[in-house]
Amino acid sequence: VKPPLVTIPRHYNAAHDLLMRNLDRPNKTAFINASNGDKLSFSELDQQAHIFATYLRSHGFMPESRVMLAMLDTPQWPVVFLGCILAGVVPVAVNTMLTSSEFEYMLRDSRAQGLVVSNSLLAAFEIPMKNLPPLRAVIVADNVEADRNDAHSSLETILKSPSGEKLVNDSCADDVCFWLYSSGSTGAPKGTLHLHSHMLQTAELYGRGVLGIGESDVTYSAAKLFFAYGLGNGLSFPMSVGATTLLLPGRPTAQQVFQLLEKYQPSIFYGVPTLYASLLAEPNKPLSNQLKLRLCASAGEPLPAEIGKKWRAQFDCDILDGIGSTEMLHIFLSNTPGRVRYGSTGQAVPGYRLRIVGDDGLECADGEIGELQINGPSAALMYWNNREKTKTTFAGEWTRSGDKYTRSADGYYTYGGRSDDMLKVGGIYVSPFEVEACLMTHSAILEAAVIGVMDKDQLIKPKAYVVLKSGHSASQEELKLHVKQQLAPYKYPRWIEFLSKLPKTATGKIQRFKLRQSDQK
Ligand code: 3SK
Repeated sequence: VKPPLVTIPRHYNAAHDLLMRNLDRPNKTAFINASNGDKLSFSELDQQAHIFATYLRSHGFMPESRVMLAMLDTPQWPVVFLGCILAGVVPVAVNTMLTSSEFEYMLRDSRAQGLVVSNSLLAAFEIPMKNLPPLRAVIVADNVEADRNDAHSSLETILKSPSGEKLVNDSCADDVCFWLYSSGSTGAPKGTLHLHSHMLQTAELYGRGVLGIGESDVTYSAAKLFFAYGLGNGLSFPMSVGATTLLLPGRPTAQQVFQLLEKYQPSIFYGVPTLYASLLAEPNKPLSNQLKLRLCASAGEPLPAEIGKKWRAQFDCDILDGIGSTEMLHIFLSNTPGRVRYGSTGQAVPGYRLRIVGDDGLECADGEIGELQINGPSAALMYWNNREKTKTTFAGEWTRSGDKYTRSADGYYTYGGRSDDMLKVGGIYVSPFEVEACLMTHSAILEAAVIGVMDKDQLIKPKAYVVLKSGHSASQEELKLHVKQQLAPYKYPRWIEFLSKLPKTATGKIQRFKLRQSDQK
């Protein structure tokens, strides 16, 4: 099968393209701030992004300089992101939930000359901003009308400047367009450099190719715009076709998500498995006919089959489980509408080639477990300032995912854990995820995480940490029996510890290394 070919001209500015695609729908709503109902039309977006681009240039920000963007999800986020790109300035979008020392690390590492920060996040930057010579402008967003002091400018004030000539930097498709930071389970976060062509590639291959996103869609992504997952879901996919996007600055409760789905009637909802689980556990769920969901997508961690099936039964709408990465920008392996197989991450997204490689460096046969590697047109250029990790992750045409997978004869891929999370029990690989998924089929369990722990003979055996649903109880013996009855006997967790919550990254991934550390104490 010939993969779809997305042709992008050599001279190509990604922001200009996304804005130009909506020239013929100037009054249509591009973004809605779901916290207050404020709307931004495509023409207002175009105008404000160009004003911001002009501001940057007139304040000495040259193409290829960096500006850090630490903003909550409001319609100003796309204004600033696209404005930077129009000017050829490289936005470095960062996680808004980080600590001061993490922000400081990223400001130093990226050598950002400017910072656009939401007013409510400013306190976390007060200390990091001292003694950072490259940083020479701080712009504060979110209803700060007047300049706060000499050092800070107000985004609102800047955006009220008269619009002049529309500046568009003559960028190339292969120029660096924006950075995201990739947080591995170990080591410092890595600045991941993406090119101008990448947003359109992912929008065409996954957004249109898999989701079939179109102008009439209204989308809501619980994953924020600073995540690669959220950036596609909430910005490049909808803008590439003129769809409308809901943005929510804060972190909603399950009840608030349902209120938003009922009030704004999005047709595509993007979440992560933990969120789907808590939505399903919510007692006051809307009826499926009260929502207009056409499709749901899930990424970030594998979607347990039980959650997908329950969601489908409850809302008459499939969840398309898929996997992407900050390095590949978006999803390269996914279930597709009409061909959903719960418990599997689906098939290669057309336009991406996948292979599974064993420890011996050879490609695995169907059914054999190995590392998933990806070849596709949205692979990041490199990690900033980190030659070693760049070399190991971006191996020529192939990008290493660090995820273990098996492939069935009909091309469906099944997750088998992170490369460093796999357990070898009695000489046989055990996927902690398989044991977790089995535990989660027990009616009392909300979440589970499995790690390898040494037994008295110093042999690795599975240990489970579980969070019970509120109002439920279960004994250790009952849960062990539950696993033994469903999986090969060596896979059952020899120990079960009950926790009130699991340690997780900002993207919702379980931090098994933290469980391992606490187990050794
Ligand atoms: O975690 C994922 O599966 C993912 C999906 C899309 C984009 C980025 C990421 C990390």
